[in-house]
Amino acid sequence: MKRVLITGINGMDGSHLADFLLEKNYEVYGMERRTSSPNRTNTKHLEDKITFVNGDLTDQNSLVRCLRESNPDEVYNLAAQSFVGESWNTPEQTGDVTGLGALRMLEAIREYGKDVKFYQASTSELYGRMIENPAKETTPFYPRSPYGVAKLYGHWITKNYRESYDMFNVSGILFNHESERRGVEFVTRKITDGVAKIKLGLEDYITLGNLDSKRDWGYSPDYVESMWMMLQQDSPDDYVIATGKDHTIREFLDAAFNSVDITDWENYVKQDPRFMRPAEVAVLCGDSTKAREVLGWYPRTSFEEMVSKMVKNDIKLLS
Ligand code: NAP
Ligand code: G4F
Repeated sequence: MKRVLITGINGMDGSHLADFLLEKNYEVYGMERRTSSPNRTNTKHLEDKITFVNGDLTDQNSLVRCLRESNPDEVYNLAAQSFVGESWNTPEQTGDVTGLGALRMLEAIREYGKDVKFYQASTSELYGRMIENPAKETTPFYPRSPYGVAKLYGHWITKNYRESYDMFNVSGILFNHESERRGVEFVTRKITDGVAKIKLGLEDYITLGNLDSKRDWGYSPDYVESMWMMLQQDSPDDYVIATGKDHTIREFLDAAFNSVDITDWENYVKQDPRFMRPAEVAVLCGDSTKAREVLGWYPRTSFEEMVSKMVKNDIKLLS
């Protein structure tokens, strides 16, 4: 039985990846950090199926201890300060967790001494200004936020340790992906939660920022599968994971409101400069041909299906 350590276990991807690897018969260890009150909304259903270990990406020794406790064959580094908007408020902490955190885990693996396969959660935010559209593995990076810059460090240090120490390290450059477990501050979940509240008569409107930016949105359970596929290859490499189709926030609103038969959504949406960003990423769209050809990965869930699942789930939660 293979053993795995997942950082960011209580996040959206961490919890979906744990579901997926349990199906594959892995012994799953999930790293969580101490919080004043437990945050296991996404992992409640996993409490008797996986082992939680305590660690923090800003604390080197805790990572070494997590490796000893889990003795993994594979490590998926999914933990991060992952909210782009917040990264302007806490740029130093974002750099520490999201950038240097990857380095600390790589150093911990080196010190542990066993051959461990390592997955780093890279991101389409590396492309930021999008020098080429759609972006692929060879497209130059141009990050546009402290988060994107921190992830750029994580991406390159993962590659550097692969080349320096012959480690099996891969970076998955994943474009936006969402699910019912998405944090409510991200625009998709903020919308589906808002639509559910409006439908149930609990709120009158949703307040958003820029409605014109475009994202290439996929479904998280489809995307975590690609992470595992990357680590099952004979040699380590980096892959773009995307649907290849972009949509504006307006189109997301359209799909979400339509799924509950509301067609005049403009009457339920307000804009507030508080939700605008100092530097916006206007469009993100990816070309995942390499992943499709080499890994055999492809997205299974359509945009409309995903939006509708998220709205339905939020209605269920609120009802
Ligand atoms: P998420 O839901 O925000 O999960 C991130 C997790 O990291 C949370 O469980 C958080 O724990 C944990 N964390 C934060 N700081 C930590 C620290 N110092 N030490 C240990 N754990 C810490 O993110 P996600 O959407 O699942 O994304 C997973 C990864 O993929 C992230 O690295 C993200 O940047 C990257 N990514 C995401 C997308 C996307 O569209 N979702 C696309 C590309 C890349 P708490 O619960 O304690 O805060
Ligand atoms: O949902 P978002 O906050 O996601 P963003 O910035 O694209 O980042 C997500 O995807 C990245 C991959 O590309 C990940 F690396 C990252 O960790 C995260 O998961 O914002 C999406 C768009 C932006 O253009 C933003 O300006 O929605 C726009 N937006 C408009 N109103 C809003 C809002 N975003 C948020 N969060 N809240 C709003 O009210």
